Amino acid sequence: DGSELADIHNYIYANYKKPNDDLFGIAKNKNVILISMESTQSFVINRTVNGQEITPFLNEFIKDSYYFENFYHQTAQGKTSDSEFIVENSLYPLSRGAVFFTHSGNEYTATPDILRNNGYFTASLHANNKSFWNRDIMYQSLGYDRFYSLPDYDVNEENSVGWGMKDIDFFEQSIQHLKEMPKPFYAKFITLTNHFPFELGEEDRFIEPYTSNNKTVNNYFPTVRYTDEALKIFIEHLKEEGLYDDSIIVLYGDHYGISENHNKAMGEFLGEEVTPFVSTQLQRVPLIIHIPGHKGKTMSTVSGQIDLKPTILHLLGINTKNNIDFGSDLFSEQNMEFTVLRDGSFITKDYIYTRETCFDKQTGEPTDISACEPYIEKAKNELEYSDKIIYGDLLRFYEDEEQRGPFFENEAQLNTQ
Ligand code: GP9
Ligand code: MN
Repeated sequence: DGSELADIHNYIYANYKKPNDDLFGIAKNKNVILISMESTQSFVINRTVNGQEITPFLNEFIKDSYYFENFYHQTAQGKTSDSEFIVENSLYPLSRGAVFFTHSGNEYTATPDILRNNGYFTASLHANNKSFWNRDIMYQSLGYDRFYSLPDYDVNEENSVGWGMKDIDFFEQSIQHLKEMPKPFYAKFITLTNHFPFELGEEDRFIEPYTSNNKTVNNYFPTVRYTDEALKIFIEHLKEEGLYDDSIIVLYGDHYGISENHNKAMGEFLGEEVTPFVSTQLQRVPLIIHIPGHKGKTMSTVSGQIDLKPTILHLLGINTKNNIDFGSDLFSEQNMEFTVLRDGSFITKDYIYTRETCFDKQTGEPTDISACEPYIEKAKNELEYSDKIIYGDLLRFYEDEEQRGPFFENEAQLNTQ
């Protein structure tokens, strides 16, 4: 039954963070352009390889945007699909398998669904087979009006590499789809070229590979650089089409590209040994939020993919007080800077807990476990609550308060505050 949901709901309510007054609704009725950057980790930002910038475009773009430098991916085996799941539901993925496959028939209250109810046209764009990661089925549960997939693109040998269509061609052809969409739209773009094993033809190389004895690490840099170029071209097109000033643009890395199998070469590149502490810090992926007319700034807030749903909805002026969201608005002044990874590791302002060790962020060295203790239970609880929702399909018992009236005691209370 739904009684389990009441406990979870109380927990969520107690942790609710109210929106930032200056930013709530600042992008009301604007289009939302969400870009999932394949395997893009934060360590490439503002860094060079062989003396050349790896992400020259992003390095410029973050100067006009809110850039979150301590934003972590929270994915597990479901990789890209997990990131989509987390970002749009503010729930954790499962520790095994991909929720896109195992629980695609559940009831969800995802961002596209909410925005559709607020007059938005919702679309996902990705030049791959529609059934990959079971997207075609899951997208119906998430509230997508349209999935532009392989048949919506002209894909040939020339414009393909590795996993499929090259990002530059993908964005160029996607502009046409964007132009035809009813406004306002919520459009999610999923890039592909920077996918393991990072294949790229000479003619598409804007920088040379790194030079270690690890081919994966070496080849990662030219493909990251290629996607950076694709993003630059896409933004130029958005400007030409007059879409740039009417849209908020949210870019995020979906998950790591370089796994722990490559710690040695990564250590060489970074100039420091990849300890469990460094490895956890390498789980940071870029989050860039561009709001037209805003200067933005670099934010050090500890944050994760789970925070994107309430953050985006608040910018659009949509209340999330009644949602079952495990994340919280990154612009909220009450944000508590606590991010849980799917393996139970967590990050706070001062500490990192991973592999049963508590690390001091300032030194990167292990410290007394008591410093992390207050959060260990909380991290475990969050993951368990989220799992319960998914395994029990509990959101089917949950209706919006506007339809049913206040039901939980503290809800009525909170609404009068
Ligand atoms: C496939 C793309 C890559 O459509 O999203 O998936 P990944 O292997 O990164 O999960
Ligand atoms: Mn991916």
